[in-house]
Amino acid sequence: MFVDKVKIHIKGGNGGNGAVSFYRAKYVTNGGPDGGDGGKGGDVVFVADEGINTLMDFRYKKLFKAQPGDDGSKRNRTGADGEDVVIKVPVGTVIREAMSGKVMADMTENGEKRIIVKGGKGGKGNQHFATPTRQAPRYCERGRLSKEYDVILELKLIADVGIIGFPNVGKSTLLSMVTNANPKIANYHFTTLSPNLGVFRSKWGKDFVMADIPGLIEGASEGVGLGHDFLRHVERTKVFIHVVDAAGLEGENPVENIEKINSELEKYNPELLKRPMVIAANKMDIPEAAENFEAIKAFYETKGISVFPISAATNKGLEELLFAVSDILKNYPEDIVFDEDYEEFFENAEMDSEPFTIEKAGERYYVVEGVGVEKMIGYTNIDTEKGFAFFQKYLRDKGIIDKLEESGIQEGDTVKIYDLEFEYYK
Ligand SMILES: Nc1nc2c(ncn2[C@@H]2O[C@H](COP(=O)(O)OP(=O)(O)OP(=O)(O)O)[C@@H](O)[C@H]2O)c(=O)[nH]1
Ligand SMILES: [Mg+2]
Repeated sequence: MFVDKVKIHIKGGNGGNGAVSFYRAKYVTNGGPDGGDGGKGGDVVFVADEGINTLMDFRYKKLFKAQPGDDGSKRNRTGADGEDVVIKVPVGTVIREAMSGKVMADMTENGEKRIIVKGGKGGKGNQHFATPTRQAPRYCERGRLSKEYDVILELKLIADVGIIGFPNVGKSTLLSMVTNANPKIANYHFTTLSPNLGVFRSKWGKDFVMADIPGLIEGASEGVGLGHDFLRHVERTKVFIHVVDAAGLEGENPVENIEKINSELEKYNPELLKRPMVIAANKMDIPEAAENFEAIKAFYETKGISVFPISAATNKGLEELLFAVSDILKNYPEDIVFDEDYEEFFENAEMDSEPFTIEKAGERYYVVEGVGVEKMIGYTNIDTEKGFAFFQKYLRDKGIIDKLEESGIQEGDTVKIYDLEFEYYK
């Protein structure tokens, strides 16, 4: 498989914290709680966009963070939701979680939109916690923390076979004769401006997809004639049919033409010349082509590259050409279908296996750190007795208390877990 591959880091927005506040106005002594809720953090959203052909841009920008939600405030004001971060990727991009290699999404359709990381929920303000017995709650919920991941983006191939060559040599004609595609064909250069895809129904093996790539010219590797855009498409095919105008209608030497394009391929990406290639000497219906064909054949067959005489317009020699291509493709690995293990990333706030560290940072002072505990602090309202008890149970269940004791903690020593500090008692 030839793939474009990059690693990026994505993070959803944390939820905003709820607020603790009490209604105040002249002549009102004990106003009720009016702390508003935190806003929801922004999501990380991927969109498949057919206007993008490579993962190039991600070589420079690798960090994508959605905005956090704002905190709630007094007078029941809800914090604003954080903005989503929208990441545009080419159609055919597979998104994998880097650690496990699991597929989070396979972006197969143009316009497809997927939320890959949900923003954290906003915390509730103290207005929600008033009860008949507790009319002035001094606590609120914190916003939930959002998740973050290293992800690998991989771009799959657009086609099995790339039809390449100078402009006007008959690439689109060839595609139209052997597949269901109906590309525009005309007697001028750059008729084709974006790849046409067609499916070849093979008698000799699996069907395959062919891409008719816009004509390449000298200097393409430096961007001449939209060269970079076109070469990107070339990069995403496995096998090349290099079409040349054997009749030399453009008044040029066919071997030189082929060599010019090969050198552009090599300059753009040296790996391209290692891919299998067959040469289709086209327009053999024109008498002048016969002599050129012999020259092309003599030059390339010694290099182990097969040359096929064809006339795309009159459907001659196409069967032999495609038989050879089918044969090459047989030796390629099967195309991979990516099953998504998506749910897992969404709902299982998997904390059981989260590691933690304990450091004796001073006389009678212990610091605990870890993704799990940090998240747990985010989820729990530790300012309440119940919340704190719940958190302690969590510390015990996770074996953190045991580890603290192993480290020699004594009653009355201080434990610091992120923003939280408390004295340790059994
Ligand atoms: N005589 C003859 N003419 C052909 C043959 N194949 C294609 N042509 C003609 O060559 C011209 C160019 O054909 P296209 O298929 O549009 O060429 P292309 O390589 O796709 O050109 P661009 O898209 O501009 O790069 C058209 O006028 C075709 O009719 C052939 O086998 N014999
Ligand atoms: Mg064309």
